[in-house]
Amino acid sequence: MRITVLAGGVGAARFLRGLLAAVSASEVTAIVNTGDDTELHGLSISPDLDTITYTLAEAIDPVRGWGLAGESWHAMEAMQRYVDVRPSGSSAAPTWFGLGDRDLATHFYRTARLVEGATLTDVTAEITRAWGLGLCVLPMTDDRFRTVVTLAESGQQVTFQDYFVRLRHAVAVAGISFEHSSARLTESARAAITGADVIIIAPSNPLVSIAPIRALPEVDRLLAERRHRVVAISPIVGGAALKGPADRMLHELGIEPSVVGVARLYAPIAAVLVVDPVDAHLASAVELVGPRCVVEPSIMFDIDRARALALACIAAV
Ligand code: FO1
Repeated sequence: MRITVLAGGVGAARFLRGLLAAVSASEVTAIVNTGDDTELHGLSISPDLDTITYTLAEAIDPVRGWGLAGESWHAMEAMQRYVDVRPSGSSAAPTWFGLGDRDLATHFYRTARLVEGATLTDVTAEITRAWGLGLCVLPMTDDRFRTVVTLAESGQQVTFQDYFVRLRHAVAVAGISFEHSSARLTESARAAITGADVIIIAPSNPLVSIAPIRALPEVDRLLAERRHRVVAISPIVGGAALKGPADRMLHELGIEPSVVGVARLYAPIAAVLVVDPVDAHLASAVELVGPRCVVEPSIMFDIDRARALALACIAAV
């Protein structure tokens, strides 16, 4: 069986861990959001790709949900020395974004390979191989693509990491847009969509993790053509996000922060929406909007729960 998962960061990584406990890694391809990617210190940073890699390699920091477990921070601490001498307007020494000492090795490697002319797809395959992973992890695009957040109070447009990390996503959002004038879905990601027996939309933020993938030319059409094979998992449970600001973002952008709101977003591309038993009473409202509703515990407390959720997704189509 060929299973393709559209993925963001933490929620997708936990789901993929369960999926890999249920099926062989050679059957699984993840197409990963790169709208969160950024450059700091001249380094190419791909948070969702790394969160998935480190989680599946059992190396992630389990408390933070990003970066490596048992990390040290000497480089970041040493950088503090330069903050005081940095001219105003300079973006050097951005200490607000934590890159641990061992995590820096991944960033040095990715950056050096991209500078050599490798594609992000190539480099990601090399990094996942180095971490001993058997599944195929694909960035959604090899081209530059950036999620941009418009802040409600100032109307200012900031990068996703500025919003998420520097401003701690504690500010209201007025809009989300994507800078991607000529970005295209990679050929391998396209083949993973057109050739999959099951396509699963991970419980990731629909607006800033899944929407960037859908914003690439052709993706929504390819998914709509295969809608009968697409299962989405709601990242909203009981009206709240499993992790991160998805519930607030939906509300701020005028979308109902519930499984029904999620169903509306995914109705054109998904035949099934998986919701947690907490939301079972909304099953008929979900089905009125479009997707068939499957009720299955979707808070992934442990690997067994994640595995059961993965099996339910496969059974649903
Ligand atoms: N998230 C934070 O909240 N603070 C950080 O300093 C931070 C650093 C970081 C470094 C590498 C990486 O791969 C991820 C990192 N994240 C950090 C997480 C990440 O930026 C967000 O969780 C995702 O972009 C949202 O999916």
